[in-house]
Amino acid sequence: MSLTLYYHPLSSFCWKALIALYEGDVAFTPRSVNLGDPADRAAFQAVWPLAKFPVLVDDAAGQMIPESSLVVEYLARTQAAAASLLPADPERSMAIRLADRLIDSYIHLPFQGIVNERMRPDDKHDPYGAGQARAAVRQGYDLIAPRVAGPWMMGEAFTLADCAALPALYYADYAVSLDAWPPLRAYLERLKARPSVARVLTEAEPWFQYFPLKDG
Ligand SMILES: N[C@@H](CCC(=O)N[C@@H](CS)C(=O)NCC(=O)O)C(=O)O
Repeated sequence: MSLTLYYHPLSSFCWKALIALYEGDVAFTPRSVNLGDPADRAAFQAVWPLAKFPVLVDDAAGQMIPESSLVVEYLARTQAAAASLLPADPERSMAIRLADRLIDSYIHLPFQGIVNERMRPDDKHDPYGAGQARAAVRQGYDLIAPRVAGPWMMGEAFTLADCAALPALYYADYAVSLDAWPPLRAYLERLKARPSVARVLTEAEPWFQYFPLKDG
């Protein structure tokens, strides 16, 4: 099999890539990486020195693609069944990429900041920084909520923007509840019912005990 995905089932950014792979029913070899194991980390670093997943390797094409958005873009370009995730039309493509960037930058990354703060040693906590990150997530919700154009982020078609939205909203909801943003809550519920997403969530379930915010 030509495609290999370096990933971890609990990793939020990996979910973006997995949803795209499952949407297109793309055949690939899942290569789960244990970053806590020095040998496995070193093996992954040999592929991508930053050791951040997801990373897609296409052996047949001699390509190594890091960054979740680019993984989805590569799939949309090379796999006919995934093409609708990022159509070739330049204006449509730019609108979808913009949504993807806004979700990652203003919800997903501030949420990661909250998790990172929680994982600091007891004497290294930064309540001020954590408060700022929560405020940033709230601002991100305000930004994204009015942009949900239909059943999916861009309207009737399920795209890269939805692959990005699910992990961001699913995880950020643990840190900053979506209850005050009913359209986003409803959108998240629609996403969760999508078969590709349901599969990702089921596969992550055994690992969820390791998610630091699972108890609030
Ligand atoms: N911008 C990257 C972010 C990737 C990322 O932060 N991945 C996390 C998991 S969700 C990771 O690899 N964390 C391990 C680490 O930072 O050591 C993308 O979109 O793929």
